[in-house]
Amino acid sequence: MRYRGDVRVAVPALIVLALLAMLVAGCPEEQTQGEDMVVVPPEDTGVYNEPGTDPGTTSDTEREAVAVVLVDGEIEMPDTLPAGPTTFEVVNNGQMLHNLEIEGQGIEVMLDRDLNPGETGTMEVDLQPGEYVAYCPVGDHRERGMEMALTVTEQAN
Ligand SMILES: [Cu+2]
Repeated sequence: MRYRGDVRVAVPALIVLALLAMLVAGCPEEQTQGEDMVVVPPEDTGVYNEPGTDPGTTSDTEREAVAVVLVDGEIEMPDTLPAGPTTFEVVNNGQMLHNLEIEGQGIEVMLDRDLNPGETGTMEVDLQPGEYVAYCPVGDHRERGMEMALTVTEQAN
């Protein structure tokens, strides 16, 4: 009688333990899947950044930047430049009002306004190969030496 009684009690207890074990085992599996999904996004972010960086770098290198320093009686800038879209970054380091005009090959451009001493301005020019002249159009500054020849050469590539 004692054995039968023990078995009848033991079977339901085993079933309950088995159900508890399945429930407990089920929870860790869900948590593990959640952790796996969290690990994926950082990898995607790393890959996503690379394509975004390349276009910006390419567009920056296509446009040449040329520094131009204007002083009283002289223009300081390279006398030879490669053809292509060019940004002239001009600074007036003189004591008088100055501007920069570039003329040649059907192109004639100058800064939107004259630069006071210490001021800076930028001017974008799509340079074609050939001979140009750069000068200051203010007053008689061109005759006083603020003029120089500029040669634009074919791009290497
Ligand atoms: Cu000038």
